[in-house]
Amino acid sequence: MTIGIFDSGVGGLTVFKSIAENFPEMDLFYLGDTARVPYGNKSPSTVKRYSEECASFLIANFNVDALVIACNTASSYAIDFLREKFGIPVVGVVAPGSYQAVKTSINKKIGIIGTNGTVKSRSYYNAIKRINGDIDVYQKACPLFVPLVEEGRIHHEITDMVIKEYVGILHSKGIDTLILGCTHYPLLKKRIKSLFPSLNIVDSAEAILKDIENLNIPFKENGKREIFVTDDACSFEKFAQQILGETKISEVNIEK
Ligand code: DGN
Repeated sequence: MTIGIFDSGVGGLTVFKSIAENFPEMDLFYLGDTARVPYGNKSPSTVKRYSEECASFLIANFNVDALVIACNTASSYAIDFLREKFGIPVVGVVAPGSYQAVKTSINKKIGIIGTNGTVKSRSYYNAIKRINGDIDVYQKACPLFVPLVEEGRIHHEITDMVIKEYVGILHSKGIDTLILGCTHYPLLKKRIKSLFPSLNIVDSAEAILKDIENLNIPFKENGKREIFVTDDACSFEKFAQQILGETKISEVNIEK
């Protein structure tokens, strides 16, 4: 039994890592759409089309039993569409992250950071309000975080300044809980925590694990792991190493 995981690029390897560590026996196939990254500023219809092509690749080549959308932007726009289209279980990051935040917030003021696309979609906002309409929800798009992480500027004063600017806006609203609503932000978690130590930080890459367990897919021993990208595997190997250590990535063409 196998799980296909996809993301707009290699940031979703934070989700892959969390699943691989917690379900060592699962067969995992990962696809990062590096030819068309970022999804964060694309329109909903484009994100749906790209997501469909990623899902088709994983289903056609590995006959996956379930899909995990590691990308927050694609989870925001394409999850219902993919469930309907392919008829297999599809797990995204938005619902698990939202539940975790509602469960752990004490003062019922929650902040969300994500790409422009995720924030515009209001996916986390709506998911939280559906769970508990009394919660105050504040969002902030943080488009500078993805390039800073991809440029390896995690421990850098520029990144600290940007964190203070973005997260400071939400912090001043009195939030006690912050959802990291983008694949790249778990890499900034320690920096955010050190600048805003009182915040309860919800990492969607971890919150998703319960939903995967609930799929009740029988495991094999020694699960296979394969990672594919749609462009320039060599340059992405370096970034992937920040997340997974030594990593082999193969290149594929998925466009119809
Ligand atoms: N994977 C995207 C997300 O989680 O929203 C971030 C990278 C991007 O496409 N901008």
